[in-house]
Amino acid sequence: MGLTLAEKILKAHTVDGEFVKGNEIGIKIDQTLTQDATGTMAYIEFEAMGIDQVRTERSVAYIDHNTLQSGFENADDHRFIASVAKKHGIYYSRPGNGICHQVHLERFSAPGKTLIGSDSHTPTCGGMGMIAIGAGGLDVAVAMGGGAYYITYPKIVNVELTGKLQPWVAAKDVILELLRRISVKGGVGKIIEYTGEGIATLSVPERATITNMGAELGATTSIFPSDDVTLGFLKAQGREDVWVPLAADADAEYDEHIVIDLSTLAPMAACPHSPDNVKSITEIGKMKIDQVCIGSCTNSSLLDMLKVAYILDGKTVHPDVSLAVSPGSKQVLNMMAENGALAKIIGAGARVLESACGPCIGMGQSPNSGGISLRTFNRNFEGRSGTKDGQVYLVSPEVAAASAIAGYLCDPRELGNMPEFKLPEKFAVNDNMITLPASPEAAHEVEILRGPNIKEYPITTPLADSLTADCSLKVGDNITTDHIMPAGAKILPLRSNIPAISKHCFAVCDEAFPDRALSLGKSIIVGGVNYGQGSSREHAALAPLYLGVKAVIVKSFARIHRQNLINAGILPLEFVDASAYDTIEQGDTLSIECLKDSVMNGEIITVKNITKNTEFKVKCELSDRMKGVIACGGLLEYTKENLK
Ligand code: MIC
Ligand code: SF4
Repeated sequence: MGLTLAEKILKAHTVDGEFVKGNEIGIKIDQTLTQDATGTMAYIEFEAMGIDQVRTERSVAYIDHNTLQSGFENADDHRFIASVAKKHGIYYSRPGNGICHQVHLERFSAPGKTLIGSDSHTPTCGGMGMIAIGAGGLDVAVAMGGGAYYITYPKIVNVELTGKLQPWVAAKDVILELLRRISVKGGVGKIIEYTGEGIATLSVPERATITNMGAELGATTSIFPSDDVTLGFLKAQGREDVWVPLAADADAEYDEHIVIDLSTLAPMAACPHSPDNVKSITEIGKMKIDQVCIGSCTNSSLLDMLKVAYILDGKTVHPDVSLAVSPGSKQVLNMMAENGALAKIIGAGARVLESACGPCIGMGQSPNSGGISLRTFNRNFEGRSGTKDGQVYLVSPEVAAASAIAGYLCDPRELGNMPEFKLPEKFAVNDNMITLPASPEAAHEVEILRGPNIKEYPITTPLADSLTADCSLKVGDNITTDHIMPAGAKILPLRSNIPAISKHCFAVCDEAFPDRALSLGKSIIVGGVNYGQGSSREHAALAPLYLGVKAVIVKSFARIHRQNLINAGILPLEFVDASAYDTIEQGDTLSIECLKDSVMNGEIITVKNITKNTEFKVKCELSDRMKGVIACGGLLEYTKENLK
């Protein structure tokens, strides 16, 4: 039996475990990326491991999230990361150079390689035929040290693309269609592999839009083959030397098969407050809008910007609408400046922002109260925009630009004929904003520059023999990491300071939680399905760790967050019978005897609800390696032990 493309790359990189479906396998990581909001912690963890130089083929530290600099904290973090990068062999992409995923795609991605990044949208580089996976900062730190990255050999889903997109229908609509069909839980434990004749009609940035939002399906990653289109993109970036042709074997067998006929798709939007709440623009109707934001790692390529410029050319943004545009990288912005696209966008009255994440992570541009905001981004979780009752719709750049002019949600097909938008034969390549590391010989002279906001990794404790603790919080289904550890302009600057950021833990759900948890000393959180979906931020595990959370009991977990809990030494427990969820109330005292033995032996665990005088069963399915991690009190301790 032949192999799928994902299997070929994974197999070639497997360094630990048997390459069998369902098994945990350790894969060698060729490249890593970090961004600044998760990067400081990742580098603090890397430093704690005591390794001098990174052991990957390429590690890059990007500054793109925390660029608002409303106080000293962001700039201190940038300086810290720059100094760590210089000392330890890491390339440093300076603030202003662009969003990590866009820049990585342009300048570092390579077909057939493995990449992990401390950001959930790392799968963007799947558009380049890479196995690119989002992970917690600690996993990235371990990979930088040459350690394997562990995943459960996932199911491989084949999404076959047939036909060709109609004018004004975009790559964004392809992934919105998939979200509509299989939901934000549909990709958990799976890799999405694209095949079919429709692929050849999609450019690399369009493929990257699709793989980027595979994160919203909960998928481990998404991947496109490496073909002539890939070669063309690499040639235009002056990097054709890294190209290799890659595709699945003709007789590859997939676990699931989905067909999307590109010709039948129409412009769509994900309605508030979930990326899978997808409707067609026609279905939603001509809704009046307040704001439009174009950019983010999903839709900020040159191709996207050329379309936007064409639509805005000679027009004026509707008087009731604020339009913000953030091009994805310095390369994109530079080329727009040179080819006149930027002048068209400015001329129409757009508010041009720097090449960074910006509004996508609530760093400015929060909509007005109850405001309707169309965004080309990937997440529309409640409150993420910075306005609690803001109504965010996720759309393509084509829908966004047409609507900004019209003042209402507009179907871009009303614009009539669409010209052919082509990527240039040569991109303006200038890596002057990427600082190279010091040579290994000069590295010892580099001083690490720490600001007062940069605090240590929280203290962890080994797994206890038994646990009796109160349920400090009970939450519902689809809790996102934006609920657990919100971001935005006020909170993001505290990412290097766990004690300070912990004061905002679960602020969206229950502002009293941090004080309550701290006063309890130790506690347990109870939740519903798909707990921890969204971001890779390990802060959603480190803040609960700091607040004394020992276990999280839920109906099901999202992949990266479950891994982050294990890495932090917090037990991820799942109800055997989901109906037990209804029997627990916040404040109940829960007790588990022989906890350590049951976890180590992989047994079903009985939890006594002392308050209600009832009991229920939970499971904790861990590989032997994960058991070792949990027993030590987390991956940092485990790695230090194993490095001895
Ligand atoms: C996001 O889109 O939520 C972020 C901000 O990029 C996060 C990372 C973070 O929280 O720093 C992600 O997606 O992993
Ligand atoms: Fe940045 Fe938004 Fe992409 Fe996250 S999703 S990396 S915040 S642009």
